Amino acid sequence: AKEPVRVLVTGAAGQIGYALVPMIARGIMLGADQPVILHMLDIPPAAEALNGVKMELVDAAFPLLKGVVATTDVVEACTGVNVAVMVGGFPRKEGMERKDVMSKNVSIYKSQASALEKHAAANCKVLVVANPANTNALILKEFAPSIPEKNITCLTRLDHNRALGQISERLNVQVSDVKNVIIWGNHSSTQYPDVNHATVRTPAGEKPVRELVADDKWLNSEFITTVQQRGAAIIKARKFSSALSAASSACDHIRDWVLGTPEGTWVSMGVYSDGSYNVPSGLIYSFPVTCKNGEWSIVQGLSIDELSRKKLDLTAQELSEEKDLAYSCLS
Ligand code: NAX
Repeated sequence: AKEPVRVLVTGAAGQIGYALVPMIARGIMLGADQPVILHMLDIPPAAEALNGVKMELVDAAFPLLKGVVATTDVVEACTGVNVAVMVGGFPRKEGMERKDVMSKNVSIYKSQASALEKHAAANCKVLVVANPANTNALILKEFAPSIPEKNITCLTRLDHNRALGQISERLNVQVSDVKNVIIWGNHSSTQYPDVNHATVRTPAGEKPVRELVADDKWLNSEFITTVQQRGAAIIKARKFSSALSAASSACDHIRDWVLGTPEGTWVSMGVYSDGSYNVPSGLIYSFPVTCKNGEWSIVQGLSIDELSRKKLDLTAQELSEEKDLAYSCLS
């Protein structure tokens, strides 16, 4: 039998946490044959709720779940973890300045970076979900210099999956037949959902999405804004922000990273830019990636047309500004 893998979920008493921990305990993240030990962290005001989640995990009698650590102590939470899913953060509240929210998250991610660096297992893989996700991941990277930068990522897979979903609805095809959309840039409304290389599996072979949709106007405007604004549309409908789709996408992100992407398929991940596609290095930016043997690599050589170039640069610009704002909170 396999050794259990320790998976940390921060903010585990929150909405996404509540959807995510049972998925992990059922093997959706790491595989149906992979035992897990869950480490759940939240802050003292949420300690009782966190304990309630632990009680439910016990009650669900998950065969793969070999242990649960529920704590408000960041060192205890981080000790020995192989995978860290960072969902906890400070939300933007009505009337708050961007800088104040950034400042709270910078201080959270700075201290959690140090705890992970000192106490996590070697080669721990980190996924930041909490917003501003790209910049929180960047701060985590800066303050955990001994964790390899390739191990620190942020979630844009939800945006990627939303794009697949929109194409599948529009063409009335199975979502599993659509692939190779790309989310470029920030997990924010400046992200660029790109279908220029996306395809659909049809009885007559793989066809480009552009050819099948045959409506560039829709693809270049409404499709893009629908994906960019989907989070707000969910809040409007549900009165709460996306939770089950965020949790499911976080599982997809880690599963593909650890177990590999299927041949011929790429996914979107926020990763540390190496300058590919002329995106400034030193940002956590969402790129198309393939994964093999537990490592991601950026898909190279895709053509970028003029409209795309502008959109790649615009979202990079926003990330540079967020980075500057984050750094100004440090001093
Ligand atoms: P909730 O407010 O329901 O849960 C957040 C939890 O984090 C709370 O239980 C809170 O007590 C805890 N927390 C706060 N500070 C903490 C700290 N220092 N250490 C540990 N835990 C802490 O929010 P939820 O809806 O679960 O969303 C969580 C985060 O995901 C938010 O930042 C949200 O903006 C972000 N999202 C990111 C998405 C993405 O695709 N990257 C999509 C979904 C989501 O909006």
